[in-house]
Amino acid sequence: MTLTVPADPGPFTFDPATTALVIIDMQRDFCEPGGFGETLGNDVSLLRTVIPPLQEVLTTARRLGMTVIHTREGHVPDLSDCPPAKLHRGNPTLRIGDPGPKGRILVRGEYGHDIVDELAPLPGEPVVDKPGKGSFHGTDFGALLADRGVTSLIVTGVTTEVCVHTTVREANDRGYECLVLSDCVGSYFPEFQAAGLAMIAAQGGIFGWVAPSSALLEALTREAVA
Ligand code: TIU
Repeated sequence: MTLTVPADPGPFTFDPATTALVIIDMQRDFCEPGGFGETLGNDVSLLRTVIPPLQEVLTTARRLGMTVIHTREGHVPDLSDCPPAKLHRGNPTLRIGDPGPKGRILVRGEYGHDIVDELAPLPGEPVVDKPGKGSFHGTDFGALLADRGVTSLIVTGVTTEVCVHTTVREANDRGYECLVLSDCVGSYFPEFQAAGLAMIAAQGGIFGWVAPSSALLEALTREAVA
């Protein structure tokens, strides 16, 4: 069955049976004080606006039995999967692997590395641990999608211009059709949020489609009622 969502630059059509809701890096490390995002000098409160609309999308996707996949950016405790170029980049208050108030910064298994309570994965929902910004690099994300016959992605999470963009670009090059939900992706920089979304839909949808979550929910709700 094909559903249609009014989107930029034009209607996004998809079959919920072959579509995954992808929730990128909604981790305490990015969304709460004392984590990686704050060590980089960011106001993490800006990302929390994403949580309520994303909760609604997640609830609806689960109710309809859609594939839901979560990702987390982070590194193994000995940091062997963290390139020196990433580890030594910039001038953060704490570096990746340093002890912080929510555990070691961006290290797997630490409290800060995990997903915020409001969007906690359910048992059975895959959680992809990724060392980079993109979800395909160094992970089994592509295999998970292929195993489930997924061809379209509804992309949400943080941050718009970093991990969301990198994932959408990776996915687009691999042939996936991506709908990015404008109110379910967040940035520390309002100007990057606007430009990041515009870049996806520009040039006839060079990387994908953009729509507010209300447009997706309307299409899915019509589906649930039908
Ligand atoms: N710094 C920033 O905007 N983002 C990241 O480092 N990672 C993700 O976007 N997940």
